[in-house]
Amino acid sequence: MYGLVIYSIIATIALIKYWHLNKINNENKNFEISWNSTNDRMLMKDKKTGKLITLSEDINFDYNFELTEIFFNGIGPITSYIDKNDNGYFEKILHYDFNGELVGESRDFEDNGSIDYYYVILESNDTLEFVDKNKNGRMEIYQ
Ligand SMILES: [Ca+2]
Ligand SMILES: [Ca+2]
Ligand SMILES: [Ca+2]
Repeated sequence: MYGLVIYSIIATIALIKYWHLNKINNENKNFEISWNSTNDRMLMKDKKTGKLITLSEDINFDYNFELTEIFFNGIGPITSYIDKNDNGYFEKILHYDFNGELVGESRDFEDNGSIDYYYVILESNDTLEFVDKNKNGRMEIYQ
């Protein structure tokens, strides 16, 4: 019985997602959106090139993505936006180069929508670190 309820919830979600998809794909001139077979991953592709632009994960089916990955020309992810606790704010954003190496990270320590710290790894392999100590939305060099 319990399993049946779960099944019907998932089937309903799948139907809504399918309907939603058709609507978006008909109206959107640039992007083509699709869900995977388990309905927990949404792919957005460039309509002209067919290349992947974003991959988004919604593991608990609440339409809030815990992970969104951005791709460049089908390469990537080059950026990963992470909202593990599903509160709508990204507590962590990761940046990668085109070879998949981590080259930067942004952190929102209070998980309140404002970035408090980030670093970038330069071509020279030097790391630049920034912090918003007084929480006014402007960074200073971390030392
Ligand atoms: Ca979710
Ligand atoms: Ca969050
Ligand atoms: Ca913050």
